[in-house]
Amino acid sequence: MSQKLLLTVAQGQKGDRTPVWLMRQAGRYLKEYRDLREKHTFLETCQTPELAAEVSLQPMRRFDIDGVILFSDIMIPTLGMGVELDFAPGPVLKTPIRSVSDIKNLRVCDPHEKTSFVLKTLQILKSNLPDTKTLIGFCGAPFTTACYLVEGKHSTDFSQVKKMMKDEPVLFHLLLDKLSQTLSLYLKAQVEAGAEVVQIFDTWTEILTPKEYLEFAFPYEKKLIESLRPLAPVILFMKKSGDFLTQAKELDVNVFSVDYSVSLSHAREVLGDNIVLQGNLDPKILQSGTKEEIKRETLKILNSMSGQKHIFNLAHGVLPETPVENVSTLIEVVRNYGK
Ligand code: 1CP
Repeated sequence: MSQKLLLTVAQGQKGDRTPVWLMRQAGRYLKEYRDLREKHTFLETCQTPELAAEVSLQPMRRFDIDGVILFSDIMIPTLGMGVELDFAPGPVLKTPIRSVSDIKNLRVCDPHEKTSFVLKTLQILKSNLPDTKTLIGFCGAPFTTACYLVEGKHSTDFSQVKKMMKDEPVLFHLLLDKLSQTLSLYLKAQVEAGAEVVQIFDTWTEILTPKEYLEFAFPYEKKLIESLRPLAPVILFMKKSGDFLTQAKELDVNVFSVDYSVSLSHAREVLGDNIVLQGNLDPKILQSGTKEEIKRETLKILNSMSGQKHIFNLAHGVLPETPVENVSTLIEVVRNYGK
């Protein structure tokens, strides 16, 4: 049996226990992250390979997790497209992308040119990881990345994106297509640099109706997944995925990351036995639950997926207020399950 449990299970093979890693496992809930961020901005941390690698490794030093995810952000590849960007704490663009000329000015770029620091970070990580740990690369899906480009920052109502989908769908497709090309090159370069599994985040499918999902998110997820599948196992995460499961079945993704809109057993029923499911403990339980509650809810998930292809994760990222001891409890329960 391969020593890289997460990679083995992501490839659809059997492992001798359930692998575990957590979305946003690096970040503000860790004191060592907050300490580092007092000296360096978020962007500086992402753009300095030694710092980004250090932050990626911080959770592994505390917890016996099976995967280490590149520390970066979904908006980083847009820097190479010519976007001017800062973080406060979420992404903020100098100028939102809304017109034909804004979109025409975006370059489909070679990831080795403007985002070589990401590839260097992965190389450092690859050479420092124990051979039992799997290195995870990632990007945002075209739709979710486009949401930030069009809104220019975090939005509560996504009014600009909704307006563009309704009034200027051709323009929005032009943007999505350019992002697809860039993100495909970007993820392929991550695999070349050492990423063994890649995750695509399509967080803002949350705002879409099933019809809009079919038109603006699904085709671009599909393109990206197809371009990566020959190279590495692909994990897809979306929010409100329960509404899109029947359609998502046609994506042919290796691993489907289930959010809180749907139970793992329902996802299994719709998606079939071959796909690997990832998830889906509610991050709020991890943040605010007692030790007993965390154990109980974790065991519930493990029992419901027992004997099936499953990677343990949260339903979304670790929340910044999460006590570190709660994460330790979760990881211990998963690692000791069935022993
Ligand atoms: O120190 C800080 O305050 C910066 C906060 C922060 C962090 C820790 C941002 C800004 N990004 C990140 C890291 C990050 N972002 C990772 C690191 C790897 C990990 O440990 O998991 C990943 C995978 C992301 C991906 C990301 N960024 C997503 C998709 C996943 C998700 O959470 O849904 C999204 C939507 C973003 C946008 C973003 N970047 C940062 C923030 C605070 C946000 C969210 C803003 C919003 O709510 O709109």
